[in-house]
Amino acid sequence: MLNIILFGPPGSGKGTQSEKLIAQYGLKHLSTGDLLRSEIAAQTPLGIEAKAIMDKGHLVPDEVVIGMISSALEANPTANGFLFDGFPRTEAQSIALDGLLELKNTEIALVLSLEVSEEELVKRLLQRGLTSGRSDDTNENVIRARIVEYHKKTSVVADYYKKFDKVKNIKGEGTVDEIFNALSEEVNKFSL
Ligand code: B4P
Repeated sequence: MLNIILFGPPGSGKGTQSEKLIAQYGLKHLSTGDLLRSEIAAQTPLGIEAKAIMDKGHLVPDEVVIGMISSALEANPTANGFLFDGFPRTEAQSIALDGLLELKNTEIALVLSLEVSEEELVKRLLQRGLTSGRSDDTNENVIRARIVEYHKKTSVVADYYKKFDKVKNIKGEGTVDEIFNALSEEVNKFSL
């Protein structure tokens, strides 16, 4: 089983590269952003609460996203491995994920960390906001709040996995294919 975290600030290309990585390596894609947006679309109580938080550029409470990931792991007992996209985003989420994987006698093999400058992030997200219908992509103040939240709460996740020597930094600027090749080079060091 191969479990990978795709890590990076909002707009760094996690969603974009996840699509290519799951197609290439047959991993199950678990994106907390996508799971939250499905709840919003279905107008569940969780979705309504999450939308108000996401529209401010803040993180949804740990217990909510940990619960969603726990259910998704349970629902996929035969997966070859998981690609975690946008999760974990806090140290508490990292510790919880390690515990959940331990129950399945497995662990995170690799954390791929995409590095992109702040101005490029803002440019990409505003551009996506023109067509995505995502309310958190249309306002520059909200986008910058998400980046602040990333520096305050999420960048420590890389430090957590660095202690276990699992982090590879990847330049996240260039063409989608160039970045995918750099990511694949790291994944290919692990056999499925
Ligand atoms: P996410 O859905 O995870 O969204 P994201 O970080 O904004 O996007 P992503 O990084 O996947 O986008 P991509 O670069 O692919 O989170 C949304 C919100 O949900 C969070 O703010 C938070 O409120 C909440 N949330 C989610 N997970 C949570 C958790 N674990 N805990 C608490 N809260 C949580 O794409 C960006 C754009 O760049 C696209 O338009 C793409 O086409 C473009 N792009 C990609 N690669 C490019 C390249 N190489 N060159 C040029 N453009 C490129």
